[in-house]
Amino acid sequence: MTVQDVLDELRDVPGTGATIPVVSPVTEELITEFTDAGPDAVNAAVARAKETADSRVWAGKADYERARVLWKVADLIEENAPLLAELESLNTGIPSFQAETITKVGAEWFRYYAGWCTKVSGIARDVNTGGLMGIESHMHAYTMKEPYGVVGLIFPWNGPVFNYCAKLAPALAAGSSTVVKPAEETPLSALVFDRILREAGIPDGVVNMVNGYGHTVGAQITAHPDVEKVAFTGSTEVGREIVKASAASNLNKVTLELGGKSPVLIFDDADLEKAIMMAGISCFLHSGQVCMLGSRIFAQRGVYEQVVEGVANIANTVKLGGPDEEGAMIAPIISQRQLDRVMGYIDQGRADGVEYVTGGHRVDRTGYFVHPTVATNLDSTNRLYREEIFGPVVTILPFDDEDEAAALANDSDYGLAGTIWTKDVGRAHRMAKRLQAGTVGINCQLQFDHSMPFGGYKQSGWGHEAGQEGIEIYLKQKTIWAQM
Ligand code: TXE
Repeated sequence: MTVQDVLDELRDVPGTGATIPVVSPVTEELITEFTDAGPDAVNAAVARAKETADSRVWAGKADYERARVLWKVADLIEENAPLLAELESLNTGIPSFQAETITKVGAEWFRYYAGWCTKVSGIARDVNTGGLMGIESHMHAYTMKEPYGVVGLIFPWNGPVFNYCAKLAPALAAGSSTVVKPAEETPLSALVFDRILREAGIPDGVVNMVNGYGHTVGAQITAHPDVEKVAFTGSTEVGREIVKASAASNLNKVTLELGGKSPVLIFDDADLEKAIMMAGISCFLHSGQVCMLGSRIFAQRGVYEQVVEGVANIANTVKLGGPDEEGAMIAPIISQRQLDRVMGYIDQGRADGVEYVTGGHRVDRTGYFVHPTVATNLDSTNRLYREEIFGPVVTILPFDDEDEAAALANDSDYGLAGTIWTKDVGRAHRMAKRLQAGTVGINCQLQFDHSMPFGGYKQSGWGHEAGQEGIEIYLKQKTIWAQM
């Protein structure tokens, strides 16, 4: 299979909705276009998934057999890594080496969750109880876990290969059947996965892909009465829509991985060189289109000037560019729509008196590139400070002590991640405890692994992905009582 095969195949997938363009964020040219699947295709996909869930063609397989299939998926992802990485780079503009890394990380998610297939279990207890009837009896009680039947998986565009693996691997390990909707901006790699899954031995109908817009295909999946569970990554705004759809339909269980506005605290006693390097690079990574990156830096008064200068220096030297451009580290913004959104924030900030130490403008070249931007001189009511921009824009504010650092860091509707840079061990752990965030890094940033739970406090999400929790979200729990 070549890139051209994928483009042709996508163009030929039938649908009844609008024609959706796929545009390169590097060249701004049309890569291909496809058709929104439309309501009948969504109903058919859910029906196919339900049939396989009811017949237990996947869930009923021996757990070690499911594990073997998932392991095979991982092997095939690695075998197809060059193609997947090429598609990822073509579709999102990320540098090839990053695309390859992400693809390998994706394969490891399948291996990790292959291991969980044989480890899902419940608890057992002997219980002497009167129960609600008040008749004292000796009972044996145990729990068992069963997969949700049809699960809807809805992905964002900021890492199509990774998002695909991170959701599909645990859902399949649990034994669920799925309806999968890639983001309309990034539908390419999903077609390769379709083939990989078939070749690895996932039975037909267990993974059903439907392409289209969020307000059409996505909304229909979340409101479908036969969808028992929805796992979503995307904006907080759409997260709310998904909860509303669940409430209005069948109360399907919802897991949400939403936005962030994560704080990075740099104390006077930090390893400054390292802190500035990590904080600076990570806030501009992928043009700021990573949910957990640190978009609000707070520097203790004594190092504030150095931090501003250091991060601005990184903003001015880090190389932006497409996958084919030598030394490029930072991909463009995904689309014209997102670019307009990011520039809207920047222009609004300028009108509000925000000072841009560097950046604050689009790069004068083809592609949706915004110059990495360092904003100072703003207060916590400013939209630039409060809202997730999902662009290469970082705010830097000073603080005096731990109390002020915690207050500033926690003054946010989001709570996805946070970072503390200090050499004082006691302070590091004190601050880690005080940060209202689902993930905290001590002298490290953007740490993430399939084996450790990842989830957001506050409006950054519901539930956890990765680790044991990552499979539990696809499992129902039943308690069984046996009269002895
Ligand atoms: O996301 P959407 P958008 C944030 C980030 C970004 C903003 C907008 O702040 O600037 O969201 O990006 C599908 N029912 N994040 O508009 O709309 C949609 O088709 C069901 C953070 O692209 O949330 C796509 O597949 N599904 C984030 C997916 O939801 C719907 C990653 C995400 O799209 C739907 C991406 C609906 N009503 C954006 N409407 C992160 N947490 O990493 C849309 N979709």
